[in-house]
Amino acid sequence: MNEQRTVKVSKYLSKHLRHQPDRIGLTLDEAGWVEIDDLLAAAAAHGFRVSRAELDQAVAENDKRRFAVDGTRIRANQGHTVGVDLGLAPEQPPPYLYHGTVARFLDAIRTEGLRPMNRHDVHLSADRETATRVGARRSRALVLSVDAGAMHRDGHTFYVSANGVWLTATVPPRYLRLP
Ligand code: HQG
Repeated sequence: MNEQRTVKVSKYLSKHLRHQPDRIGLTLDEAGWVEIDDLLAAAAAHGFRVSRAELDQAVAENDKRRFAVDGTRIRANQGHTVGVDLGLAPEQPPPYLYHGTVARFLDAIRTEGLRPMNRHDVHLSADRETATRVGARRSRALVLSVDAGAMHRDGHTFYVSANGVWLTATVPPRYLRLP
């Protein structure tokens, strides 16, 4: 399978495992899992034929380990907009985490802090390089530092997804260091 096809399969999986399972008649369980056979059948019935081998390769080669396979089931590791409970345990964050954004959101972030917008949680990165890549999806990246240690001491809960993305409900402005 060439890289272009792998990316296409990955985007299809993200769309239906995070955002619009009902578009192809799928139902995720409460933790976001779906039977792989059901997913492949639903995809084929809606005009996207993908083999089990292609799915396995797209999962294994995914640059961000976006998906987890558990026996006969698959789910997205994070990034959902549909309601799922990933069942992650709270974790103690490192002292600082990073968030990549862009200049046009700064004024709102300054007054409101970071909000999850369409997703379940605010996504934070353990290193600046990853945060830079997240911001650069939109335009020139701006990286904000988050005083995660102080947030944790003040009672905010943090989770880390299976692919290393730090998640928290909101980041009030006082914990942000803005450019
Ligand atoms: C911004 C990708 C205005 C926030 C990436 C961001 C990541 C505000 C945007 C993952 C705001 C939301 C998530 C406020 C936050 N006012 N704008 N108060 N608070 N924002 O895409 O973090 O490829 O939902 O800065 O790699 O950009 O999908 O979040 O710019 O890990 O696996 O609102 O998505 O991963 O955008 O990206 P998103 P994100 P995947």
